[in-house]
Amino acid sequence: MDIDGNFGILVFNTQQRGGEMQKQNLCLTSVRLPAWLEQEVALGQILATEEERMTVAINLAARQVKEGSGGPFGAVVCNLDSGEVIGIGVNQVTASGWSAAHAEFVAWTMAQETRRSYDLGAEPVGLYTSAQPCVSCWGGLFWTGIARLVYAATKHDVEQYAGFDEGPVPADWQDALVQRGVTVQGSVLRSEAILALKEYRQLGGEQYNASLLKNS
Ligand code: AZG
Ligand code: ZN
Repeated sequence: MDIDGNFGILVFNTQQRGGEMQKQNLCLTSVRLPAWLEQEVALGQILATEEERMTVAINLAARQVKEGSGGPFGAVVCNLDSGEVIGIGVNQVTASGWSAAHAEFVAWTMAQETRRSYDLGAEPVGLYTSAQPCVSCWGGLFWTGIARLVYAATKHDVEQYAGFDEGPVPADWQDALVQRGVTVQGSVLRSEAILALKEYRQLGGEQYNASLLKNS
């Protein structure tokens, strides 16, 4: 089949290289994070303590609410020894049109790009997130090589205070991670994270649950 003839997108998707027009392969649209993000945290920054890392994750969530730039969730991925920030995430589901663009997913995908590897297990890496991972982020976490998870608000908090559906996370979700060598600590600075969740709802923030969930 002559794809050039049939798919206009491939014909337009060209770029100039060495004086010749070259066809590019199809690619996914990347997520463009909000401009204010760099006022909160930078890649390469050192966050020495777990409290500092969680404070940044929660500040990202609170800033999201203030700026109206997405769901009330923030996350950072750090090297556990040095405290170097290697990934930063805020929820970008509505802005990007990508249902997986949760803060955690964005943060570890950035870390994987930073380290040019799907496997972050080559170094000790931790995920600090303003809220317990939803069912998709919990599931995705197993394939990242992340060795430690620290979260603030619980699934119950997210559902009760911000009105999201976090999915069918099993009761033994933490054990499943621990069995695979991931350490887990929850409810770190929980009340601070809850403030952002409550404010999101007060301001009428969108609950972008999938339409299937809305109908059930
Ligand atoms: C979410 N839960 C978490 N933890 N993070 C996000 O980005 C979310 N979006 N919807 N539920
Ligand atoms: Zn998620």
